[in-house]
Amino acid sequence: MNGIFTALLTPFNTDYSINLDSLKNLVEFNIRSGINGFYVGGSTGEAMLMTQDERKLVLKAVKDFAGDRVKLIAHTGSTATDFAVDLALYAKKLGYDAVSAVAPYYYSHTLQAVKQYYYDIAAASDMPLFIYNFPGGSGFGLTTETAAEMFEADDRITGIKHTSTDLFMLRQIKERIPRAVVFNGFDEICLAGLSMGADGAIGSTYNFMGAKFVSLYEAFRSGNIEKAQKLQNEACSIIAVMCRYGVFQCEKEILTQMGIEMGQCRRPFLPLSPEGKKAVSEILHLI
Ligand code: MN9
Repeated sequence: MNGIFTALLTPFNTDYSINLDSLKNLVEFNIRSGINGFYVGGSTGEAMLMTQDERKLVLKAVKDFAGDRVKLIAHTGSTATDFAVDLALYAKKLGYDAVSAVAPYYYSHTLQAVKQYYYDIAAASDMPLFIYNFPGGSGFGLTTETAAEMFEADDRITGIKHTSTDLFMLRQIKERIPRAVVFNGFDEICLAGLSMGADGAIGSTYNFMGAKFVSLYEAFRSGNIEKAQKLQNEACSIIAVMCRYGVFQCEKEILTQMGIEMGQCRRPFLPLSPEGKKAVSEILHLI
């Protein structure tokens, strides 16, 4: 697995229920943009604000819409191992290519407990498993040492979604664990991550900038660094505005303005401010 994977947003209706029509449109739009896969039900998908049944509904809908046209990774991470295992088994039944999980993000568990959570998901599902390393969101920071130990302990642990600005660590992981498939997690440093050895990138802004990042990825792979830098810089100007007003809220607004009705993010996310809406309309032409 490699290339550009969209961390899929979840569109909501005005009553905050899941908008399946828009989800279908979003999946189609992204596949047309050339992306290589979807990361379904992660932070970007607001999975942490959904019930278990809703998470399953999204996993199923995306598989139904996308079929076998692109690779599919199901994010199954949860506060409870049993919930994560339940989602992983469901994703397996649906025919997902791999599962992934953020560390259990409440109770500040011991390292031993966090490792066991991953081993339990891998063993129960018998699926390729991507560790979702997002210290900023989960409070748990993977180290190269721990990663090496986990890859050694279980063959099913296949890769890491590295949502961290520590690209030295990304490099060390690639050197220490040659079989690890590493995805860069912050879109604003996608090219930097690729240049340090990432096999691909999973990100939220690919929902609407998939084509740009696919070009960036291809330019990088073919050695056209100047072109790749130009595309990364263009994306960074857009992401900088989004960071000021709320990344997911801006993404939903951008796609809505592009014609895919995305609705609002669920509470406690606040709605996009009027200034944010205005800023988004002003950057639309840059996409
Ligand atoms: O999936 C996303 N990570 C988070 C990856 O949102 C935590 C990124 O795509 C960021 O949204 C993006 C903006 O910071 O890089």
